[in-house]
Amino acid sequence: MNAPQIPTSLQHSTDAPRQAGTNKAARWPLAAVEALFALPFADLLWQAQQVHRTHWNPLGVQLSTLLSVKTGGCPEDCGYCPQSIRHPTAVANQPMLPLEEVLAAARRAKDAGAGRFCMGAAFRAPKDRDLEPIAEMIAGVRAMGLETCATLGMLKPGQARRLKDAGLDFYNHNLDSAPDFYGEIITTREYQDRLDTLDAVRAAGINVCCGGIVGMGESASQRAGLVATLANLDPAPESVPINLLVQVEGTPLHGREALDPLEFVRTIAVARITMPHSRVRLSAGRQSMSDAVQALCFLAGANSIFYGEQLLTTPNPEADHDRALLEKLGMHAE
Ligand code: SAM
Ligand code: DTB
Ligand code: SF4
Repeated sequence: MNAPQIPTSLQHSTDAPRQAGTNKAARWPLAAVEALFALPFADLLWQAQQVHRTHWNPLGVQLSTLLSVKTGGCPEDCGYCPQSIRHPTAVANQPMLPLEEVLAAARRAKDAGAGRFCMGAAFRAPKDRDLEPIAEMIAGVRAMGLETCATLGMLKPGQARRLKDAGLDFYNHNLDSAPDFYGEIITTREYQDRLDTLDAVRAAGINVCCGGIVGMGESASQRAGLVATLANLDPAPESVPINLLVQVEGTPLHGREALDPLEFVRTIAVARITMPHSRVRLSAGRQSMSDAVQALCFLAGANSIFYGEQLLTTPNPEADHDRALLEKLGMHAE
């Protein structure tokens, strides 16, 4: 028997209402995304599975390994982030790592089975002179046969082109939250600044990796607002990391009420349905999830993870554990 579908009036359509102030169709009106979140769990997962199996091999998972190449001391005030200079956390500042150290880490990631290597730096926005050592890292990592990704903060169009020339495949820059919750989390840069960086990345011909964080105290409607905003980017991001807040002592968001894991699974499912062609990454927060919750995330359409013992400054499951989990589930790296 087929699952009940969301009402036709709420389904996405090519002639949906126009977004205020733009000439672009709102392909996923907020109400349609909220209606997906409100489906009975089994019906939501059934729809997500159908979309997932139409567009992807449901057994394949893409593996990205992260490395923080410049850590801490960031002037921004992102309420979740242990690397902000404004929050008294245990993170020690670390200037830019030497090239050889980065390439050695990339080599280990490749040998462990990663397909992509993502270099993160705690910048508000890199200066042009910061880009040169990073361009060398990108070229070196790519020469090993790994896909390259970087997350360095806000970029100007010329900087994005410089990174593209160096061989950058993906740039990660998250919207982080719905527009109407954003001001409660970050005050030192605007939502529009993030959209401008995404435009610069897209214009340079780099694949866009853009997602957000849930579990920051947002409402259910604001979770839907985050997914709707991502899905209405035109085109949708190639890669969509869905992070569960990692609560770090010293950050303003430490102590927030934990999100119900089933609500996290729902977020993955709705991202899968609304962005059928995107990789949906089960990102930060896996360390606090059971194998069973992660398995539900894969069923809901997640097809990528961060792989390796460390995210940027916080722990991630052991690679051995992840390999065993994938094997238990009959899944494989792709
Ligand atoms: N500084 C750059 C920037 O903010 O764009 C790049 C690095 S920043 C750490 C990359 C992303 O990591 C953030 O946009 C946020 O989505 C995610 N992140 C940071 N701290 C997190 C936390 N405690 N829990 C979950 N995600 C987090
Ligand atoms: C993303 O969306 N999540 C990653 C990656 N992009 C750069 C970062 C998660 C960071 C979690 C906190 C930390 O380890 O510092
Ligand atoms: Fe800085 Fe990025 Fe952390 Fe914000 S998320 S404080 S910009 S490192």
